[in-house]
Amino acid sequence: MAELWNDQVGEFPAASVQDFLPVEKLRQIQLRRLQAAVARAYEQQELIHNRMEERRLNPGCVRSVEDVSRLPFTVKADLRDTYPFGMFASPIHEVVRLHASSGTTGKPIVVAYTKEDIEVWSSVMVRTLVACGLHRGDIIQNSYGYGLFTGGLGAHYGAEALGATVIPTSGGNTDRQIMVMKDFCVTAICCTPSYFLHLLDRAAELGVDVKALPLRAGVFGAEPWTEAMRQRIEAEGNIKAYDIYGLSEIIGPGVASECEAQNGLHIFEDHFYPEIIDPETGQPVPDGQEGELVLTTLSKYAMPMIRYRTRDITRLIAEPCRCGRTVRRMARVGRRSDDMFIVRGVNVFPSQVEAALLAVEQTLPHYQIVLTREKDLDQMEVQVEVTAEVFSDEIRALESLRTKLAQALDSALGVRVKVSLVEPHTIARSEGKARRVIDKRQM
Ligand code: DLL
Repeated sequence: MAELWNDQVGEFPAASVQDFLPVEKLRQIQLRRLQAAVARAYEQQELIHNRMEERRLNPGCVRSVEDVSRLPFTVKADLRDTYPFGMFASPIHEVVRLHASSGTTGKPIVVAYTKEDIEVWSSVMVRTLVACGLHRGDIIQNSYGYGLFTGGLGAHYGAEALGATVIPTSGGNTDRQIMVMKDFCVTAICCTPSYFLHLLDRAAELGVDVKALPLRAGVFGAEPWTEAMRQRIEAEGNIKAYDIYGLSEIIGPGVASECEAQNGLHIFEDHFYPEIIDPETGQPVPDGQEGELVLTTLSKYAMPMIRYRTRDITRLIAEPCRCGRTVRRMARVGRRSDDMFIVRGVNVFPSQVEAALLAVEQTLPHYQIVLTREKDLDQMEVQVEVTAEVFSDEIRALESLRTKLAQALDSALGVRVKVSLVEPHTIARSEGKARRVIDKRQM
């Protein structure tokens, strides 16, 4: 452990010691916390209570960690159906923070934190940043979005708890990001991997040589990326690029992180218990086999999640890692089992696009979403068929409809969308499921 701590800047943070516990001790902690979490969910979350009762289960049924697989699943629709606060296990006066993430329809899903939850979140983010080789003395540019998205504040609190210097640049304003990176001697950056590629391109245009800057690490997540993309980022930025994973429903960023081995993401299993299931049958699959990741929060107080189906496809790696961490790893997430896609770090469901389009008159329910990458930034185009009458109208009317649709999509999704109006019957009809999303992004 000591060799990980490679600087003159102080002690190895206490939080990270949890990554190196003897497995037996880890399982004891997990069981104790799981029992408490299930009891709390059973007592405080009506939905969980009813589901457990239907199956004649009570908290006493959890006698070993493996018993988690007897419990019912929780899914995103449960959060939608109980919107906004129906899954909270704490009264609102104990909730100190709310965040939100896209749901499958117009409304987001809302997640809550008590003061203690924020402390746990900060500690798992400290473990994340330490696993990415950061420490006190680092100057961290945090370009994850601050706001309802969990990325900005999650990384911010972790960086402060680590004792590093955090610069809350949030997302956007790329030229200023580059100025900050250069002038403030930034040593690490937190953002989506695609945004970092965009920063690299823009820096080159501005004549800034990122390779020559003190920047040495990137803490990248919130969207799928590939090994090839990592290699490009590392070569063009002269940095180490680490993959971090998380989701709002569970806590935000801080669920799992790569370490210096860059070979799988360590799950902070003492707080988030992982299982992999077959997405079709719901049955658990053994370590090493690919399937859907299911997570149970072991310490979350304001909003415990029992067997939450993430829809993210991965596998668990139980073999020991050369870094010495004993918490298991998961393989990088490359795809999902549902139709959600991610544009510039923002989660989008085709159903949200559809609802926004149909709320505006004169469009037909035929549309297609085309995703491309220009200058390393995701672009989203929505092609939508309009009625024949509209198409024969004058240009001005078409243009005003296009603007109206773009605004509707913009406010429904929180991401800028290019709208193209097309004539009736232009979009290919499919015999089975409509192919709504054409993803041309090459990663
Ligand atoms: O994206 C939390 C986060 C912020 C993670 C910053 C990492 C860094 P949500 O907006 O709720 O939360 O989106 C969660 O994003 O279920 C995955 O599908 C996807 N995702 C997150 N991290 C990764 C990753 C944040 N490293 C959803 N690789 C998840 C692939 C990822 N997909």
